[in-house]
Amino acid sequence: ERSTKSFNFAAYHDLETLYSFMDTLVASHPNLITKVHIGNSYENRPMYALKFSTGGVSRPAIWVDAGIHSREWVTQASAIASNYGVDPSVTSLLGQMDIYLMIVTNPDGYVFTHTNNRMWRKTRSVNSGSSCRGVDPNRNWDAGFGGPGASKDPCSESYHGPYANSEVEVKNVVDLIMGHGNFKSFISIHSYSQLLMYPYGYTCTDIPDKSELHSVGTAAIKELTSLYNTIYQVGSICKIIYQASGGSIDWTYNIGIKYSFAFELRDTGYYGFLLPANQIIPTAEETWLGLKYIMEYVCNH
Ligand code: ING
Ligand code: ZN
Repeated sequence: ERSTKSFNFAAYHDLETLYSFMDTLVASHPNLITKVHIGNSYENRPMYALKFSTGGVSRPAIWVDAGIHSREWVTQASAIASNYGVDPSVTSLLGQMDIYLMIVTNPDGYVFTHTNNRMWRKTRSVNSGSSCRGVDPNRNWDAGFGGPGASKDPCSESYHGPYANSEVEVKNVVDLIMGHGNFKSFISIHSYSQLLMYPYGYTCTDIPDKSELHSVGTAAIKELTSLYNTIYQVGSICKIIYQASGGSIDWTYNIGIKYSFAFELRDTGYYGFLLPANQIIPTAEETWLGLKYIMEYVCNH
């Protein structure tokens, strides 16, 4: 049934189901949402971003991605649930800006978590000279590439890959961002740990915009926490979680996208990646409040 009302947001779904719901969304909001095919994955699956736009030509834009690490299922689920009812409160924002939402940034990994290994994190690319597959797609961006907090071992969960942008999933996003040229904010959604982070991950040196991003992050988390009292911490990746090189938001910050953030959604480790499905909707609702705060701030600055 091609209705946005009949989709079960309170469940985890396979890739095919998420992709078909994206088509339902586009069909039911033809003047607002388009599906942008940014390229294909290593295993040749299409990668789609939903573009929310009320018109204009290359308006300033905000990027949000989920599921770059395939096992972080609450991120894809929250991203799809953020479309529930298509929140009227973003209407004014969409008068000035476009939003790009990529729900499944690592489709090959996502399929693999359903068919073979629920805990798969990386891409599924073949590593020459190794029987281990996959690259950590959040160690593969061109920012401190190959530095501390990434592994040169193809069997590691944090393998950085042979060179920056070696993973086609990363390259496709890089090309979209560069080709567009007018992104003001880039937000990447991970789980778990309940954190809102800003650059850098590759170094613990402060960014020039630290005080602004820290205060935006703190205010965003205040909104998030107000709903269900879920406690978050705010800080730089390096200081608040661990040193990690080659991450997406370090690259976007370095190319001039000031409002670069990464979320780590619920929980703090009790269920970890296996967050029960009955927490999807509350997680999506609270996350949306934090996201919306950042989006409105970006729109006004
Ligand atoms: N955490 C992130 C990771 O890639 C992160 C933390 C975010 C690092 C942004 C660098 C940049 O390790 C999870 N859970 O994947
Ligand atoms: Zn992650």
